[in-house]
Amino acid sequence: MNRTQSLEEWKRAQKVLPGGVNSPVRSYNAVEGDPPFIDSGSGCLVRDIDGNEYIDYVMSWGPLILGHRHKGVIDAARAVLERGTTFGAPTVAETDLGELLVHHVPSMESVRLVSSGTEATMSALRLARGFTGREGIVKFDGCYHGHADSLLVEAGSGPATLSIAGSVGVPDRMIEKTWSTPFNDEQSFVDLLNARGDEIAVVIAEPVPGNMGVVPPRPGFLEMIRKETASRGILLLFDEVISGFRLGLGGAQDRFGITPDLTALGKIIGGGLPLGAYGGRREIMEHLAPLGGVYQAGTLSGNPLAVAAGIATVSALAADPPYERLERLGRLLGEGLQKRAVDAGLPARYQAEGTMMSFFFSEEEVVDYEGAKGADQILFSRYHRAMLNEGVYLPPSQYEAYFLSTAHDQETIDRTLRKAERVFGRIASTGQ
Ligand code: KE4
Repeated sequence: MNRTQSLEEWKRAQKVLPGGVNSPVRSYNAVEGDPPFIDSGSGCLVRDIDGNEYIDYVMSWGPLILGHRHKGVIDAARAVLERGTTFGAPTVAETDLGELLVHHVPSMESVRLVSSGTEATMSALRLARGFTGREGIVKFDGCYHGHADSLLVEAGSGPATLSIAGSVGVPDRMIEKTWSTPFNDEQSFVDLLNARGDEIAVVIAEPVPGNMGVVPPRPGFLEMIRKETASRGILLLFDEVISGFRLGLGGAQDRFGITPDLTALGKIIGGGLPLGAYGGRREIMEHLAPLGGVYQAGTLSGNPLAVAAGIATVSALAADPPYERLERLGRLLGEGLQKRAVDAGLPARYQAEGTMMSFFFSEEEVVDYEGAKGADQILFSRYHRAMLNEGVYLPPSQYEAYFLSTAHDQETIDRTLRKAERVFGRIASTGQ
């Protein structure tokens, strides 16, 4: 593939943007080669500035469950544009979206809209600390909740991709009350709560981690977390920025029948525009300013454009839930990739929970962050670059999930698998 223009733009970008990007995982630092500059998207396809077309399994890291340039989403945003872009004042549509989220998400009686997943989790943590009067936070190794200071401990996604546990610039005092424990390890979790329970305000979890690759919760693990937190007056915060409206209209909490005290959302609810949200029991949410003493604000919170795109997306999902079809396509892709890789003699497995899936070069099941780090990163890097050159756009990190959309179909999956078969054959025979 000719990517001359992308290479030129990559040089120019690195002169003015740190690492050439506005989010580290896009820099391809964990895989071979440099990133293509994307110019447009349509359905399940993206096109780079050199005119190369790719089947997209990143889908902007999850928001585009309806595909690129979905007509309903674009028309909804365009209609707002005819009246303006932002007013910094209450708008009817914000209430409409709030009612939609409260209707679909079991834990939400009240919800606050913000502009990113990071803002959602960061604000929900502050609210949990304000409500409980405690400071401690428990998270799980390999889970990523955005880049708020106190959450950058043993984080997945970008930090994992960069092989750093947290971040320089975070004062120790900001993370001295953040404890991280292995996911799917009941004993470690209970031991931690026994040791620190009365200091802990909140346990934050991706109910289905997607930031160390997809690592499904072991049967009973989430139920145990809910029971142990409830019995100790510790709030449970489900970070459903990925799983919200991805695992179903009620997200993971509906799929597993577990109601957290607070939920953070992002990605899909903005339909591709900047939007996040956090919500939960009314008695907790009423501690938020202007009602209570927990402060949080945002110039563009509930932005009319993003809210319109979000309402169009959530409404389309509610009108015709695509989850069974997406789950079937994901299984076809995952099982197909795994079979072809193993037939070529490569250690590989796909892991999925509902429509969330990822693909590891590992013989063993990956049940936690240590397992994800043990997968073959060199093989992953070669696979990623070879698939890109075959016209398949995959997440450039072992620690990310593949995202399908309603624009992906059986033919797309079959085309992807034919390409993968060639790639696995080449890697197995030449190592390249
Ligand atoms: P944002 O601030 O990026 O909107 O959301 C942060 C966040 C919170 N919680 C979960 C479970 C998340 O996955 C994320 C962000 N996800 C990453 C990819 N796994 C975004 C991609 C990026 O960082 O560029």
